[in-house]
Amino acid sequence: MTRRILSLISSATLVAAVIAVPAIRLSAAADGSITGTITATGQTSNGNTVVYIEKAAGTFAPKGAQIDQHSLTFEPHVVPLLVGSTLTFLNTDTVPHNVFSPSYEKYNLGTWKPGEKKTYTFKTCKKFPCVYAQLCLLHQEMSAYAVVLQNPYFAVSDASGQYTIKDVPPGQYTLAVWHEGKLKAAPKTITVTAGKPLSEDFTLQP
Ligand SMILES: [Cu+2]
Repeated sequence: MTRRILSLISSATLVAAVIAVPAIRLSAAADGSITGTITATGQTSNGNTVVYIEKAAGTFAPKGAQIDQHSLTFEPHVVPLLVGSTLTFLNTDTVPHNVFSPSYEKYNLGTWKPGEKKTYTFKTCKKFPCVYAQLCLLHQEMSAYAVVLQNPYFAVSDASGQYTIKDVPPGQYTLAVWHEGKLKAAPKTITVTAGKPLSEDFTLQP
């Protein structure tokens, strides 16, 4: 009897072990990441550079993003987003603001009071990235950029130039950068490996 119980326990332990091992492997397999540093030659900041995978297989659910208008500034200054996604414009200032874009199909969301918000959905893009300048008719010094991309594997560098793109499926891709100025860097062919962070630096030059 005791031997039978022991045998049952050891079978159960074996089954648990067999289930547990593939589960750990699966979670590692799903996780690839790309990290690196952007050097924006001649700029005071290495920030606001979009690093993105040019094309990835699959269909992706749109994900909203947000820009605030505060202290007469669009915040953040650069917003990458997946095609089909909606950008929400807040106004947390004490004065009215407007939002318009002279890019592609062009739009003017009107002028609105503090505390209110407006949205715009970027439905299509013929050639990625589609870069939409965001301007305010009331304050000429205000500007921002919405960068519309084909897939959700993108990041924006911080002021020190660091960026991280998380949860990239393993595979071979073209990794590219966009900067609002005339700074450019050649795209790179990369291979993302399961469970292994990939390091890719870019030096942007005029
Ligand atoms: Cu304004």
